[in-house]
Amino acid sequence: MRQKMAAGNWKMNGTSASLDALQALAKAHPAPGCEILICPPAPLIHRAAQSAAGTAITIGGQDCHSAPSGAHTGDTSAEMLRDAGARYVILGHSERRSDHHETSAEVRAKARLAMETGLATIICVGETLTQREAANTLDIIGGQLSESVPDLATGENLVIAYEPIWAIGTGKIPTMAQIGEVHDFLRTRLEARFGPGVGRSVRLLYGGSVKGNNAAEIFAVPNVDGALVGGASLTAEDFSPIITALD
Ligand code: G2H
Repeated sequence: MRQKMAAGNWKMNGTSASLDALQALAKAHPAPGCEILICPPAPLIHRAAQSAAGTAITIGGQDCHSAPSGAHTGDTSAEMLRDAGARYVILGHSERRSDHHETSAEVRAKARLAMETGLATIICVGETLTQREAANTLDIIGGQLSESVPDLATGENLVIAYEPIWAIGTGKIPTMAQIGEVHDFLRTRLEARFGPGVGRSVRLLYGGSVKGNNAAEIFAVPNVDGALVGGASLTAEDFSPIITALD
């Protein structure tokens, strides 16, 4: 039985005052029926982890480098994330793939080191609108999945987030049939590569304009084990109904 997950990706939003939202969330969900993960910007991770200690909330990072340390100005290592109190790291988000030209090979290298460092990874895949309209969605997703996920993946250290790029921050979401098709495809591919044990234990999140008013419908789709939420994870008021929809 896979544990459901509500993951909040704060992206480049928030200051120390935003930790109030984390406290409010912890208070509203002392014993949630799902795992709650918050991924704040790197400078907030340590304080967020301190603030979340003793609550049901886990803290994660939004990216890490593929090298363990060295001359990489502005970057954050997997070990630094762990040391700061993170237990997860999001990798290969489409905003990293586009803004920083990250390839799937780089995502795989980052994921391998993150896993070896003891972080669980949320690896993101997703198609553009042009790719969907050209009926290339499954080819794109299949390629990203096989190239981005390292061989040492397990049900404990790997979560996949399907985030159609055209649905991110736009308020548009795919049909439930489209979400179901991609999630079934991801499950089949994971089972084929890692065997049924690992393949069935990896959690599959949907991401892209998830809100309190569409979460329950999305979570009812088979093989959807939760959500990776951006805008609606920034306040307890917006994120709380999404967590409740997973209870
Ligand atoms: C997709 C998602 C979070 P939003 O990027 O990863 O963002 O919910 O704002 O569409």
